Amino acid sequence: MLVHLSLGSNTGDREGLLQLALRALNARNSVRVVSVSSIYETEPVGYQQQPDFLNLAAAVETGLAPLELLDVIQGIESQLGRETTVRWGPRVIDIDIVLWDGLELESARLTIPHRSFRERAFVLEPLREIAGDAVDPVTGLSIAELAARPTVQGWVRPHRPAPDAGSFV
Ligand code: A4P
Ligand code: MG
Repeated sequence: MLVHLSLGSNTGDREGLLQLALRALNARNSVRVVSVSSIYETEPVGYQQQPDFLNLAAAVETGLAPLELLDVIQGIESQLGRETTVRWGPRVIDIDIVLWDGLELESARLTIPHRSFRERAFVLEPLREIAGDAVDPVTGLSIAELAARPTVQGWVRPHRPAPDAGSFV
């Protein structure tokens, strides 16, 4: 199944942490990173008294079930030393599942598509780069269409081009 993820970091070696997270994902037998967007510097959305983020989007191919991939993601987050202090606050690494093919899922631990991605430029802009035609099953709109809506929040600016294929392997 093709799954789209959003990764963000706003403390420490932000770029190194994004790279480590991609590598840790790809190191799983059941997960293969198939494409990665550029890295963007982005304005904090939600709690604003915190450093700017670096965000990117990744597409992964996986045979895992959604909750199994969430377990993998949360394992990587704690492995990389995430400390949750304030909700929406500074984080070492945050990995969200944005789209899971055309799936809609609502459970205590997991909502797919991600609850708030439609309003967030830091998710939509990187994702548009690698999956502009992917469709949100809830609204029927493509990522490119969602990204063009005036209700999208927060500035984003390019920080670094997409990594070479293989650099996260
Ligand atoms: N969860 C439910 N659905 C999902 C999903 N689709 N993907 C649950 C991942 N997790 C999902 O998330 C809390 C719980 O959400 C998880 O335990 C999981 O079971 P979390 O990542 O542990 O906590 P959080 O991130 O502090 O809270 P929340 O509400 O998920 O925040 P967001 O939406 O992740 O936002 N601004 C910029 N510029 N860039 C950012 O990356 N990130 C956030 C975090 C806020 N502002 C930001 C950024
Ligand atoms: Mg999160």
